Amino acid sequence: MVEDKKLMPRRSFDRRVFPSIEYFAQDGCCRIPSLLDSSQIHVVNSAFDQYLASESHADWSRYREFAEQSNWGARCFSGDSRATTLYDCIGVSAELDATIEAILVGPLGDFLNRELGKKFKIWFAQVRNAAPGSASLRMHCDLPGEIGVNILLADTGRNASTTVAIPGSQRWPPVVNTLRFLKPSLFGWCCRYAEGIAGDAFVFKGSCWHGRRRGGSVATRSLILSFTSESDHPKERIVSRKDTPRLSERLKQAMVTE
Ligand SMILES: O=C(O)CCC(=O)C(=O)O
Ligand SMILES: [Fe+2]
Repeated sequence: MVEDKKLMPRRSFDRRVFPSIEYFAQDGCCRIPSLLDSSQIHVVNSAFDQYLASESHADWSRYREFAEQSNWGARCFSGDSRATTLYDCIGVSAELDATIEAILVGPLGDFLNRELGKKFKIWFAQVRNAAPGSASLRMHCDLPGEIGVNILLADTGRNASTTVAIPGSQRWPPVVNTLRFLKPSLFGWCCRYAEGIAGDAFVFKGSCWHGRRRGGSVATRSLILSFTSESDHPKERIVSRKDTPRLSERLKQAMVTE
């Protein structure tokens, strides 16, 4: 079959990304199906399982201290019925790093180049496991220029604990501090859900109101990455070349901020 070139997206964009990113500007969120394949999903799950089995976990009460510190370094938080989350997962295993690098040079990378510029930065990289019944995360906004990506590591339905976002809410006033009554369950009727099969991704603007549903009857797992442009990267979290000696040049370029 001869395809009409005029109808084809720009060459650098993977066809899987279209037409979802067309809606991103309008809705502030979109899906990208099949971003990871099954072997890549296995790599991320194994790296997380190995970390959980071999390293200690911190209580969520220590999270603020971690978020305010300037050094990049793996740390897992659990307890308090919240999702078990491994922050700063880049550097935990060479295979996991290679998978994240593949994401940066694949269709999502093309998308981020377009949205944030070629020197886009990784702001957070986390793997999270939400156990059945785990607590919800209230609706909130992230940094104004941030783009969050939830990559499903297990098949996820809309009744499970998953990210939700209100399309168009990036044009509303930001939710500066998370308000107690802004439960995701109240907004279910107007939300988009990060749902799909393992490997699918859900992309959302930091300015789009979003949260995470309470856990259902099955656990959910995601790799959650967030990105900013070089100029929007908050300077309080400095990553230097010496903090990332084992990383590839491509990952260093996305991480190093000085
Ligand atoms: O865990 C999620 O689904 C969303 C996480 C999130 O929005 C955040 O950490 O700011
Ligand atoms: Fe968020």
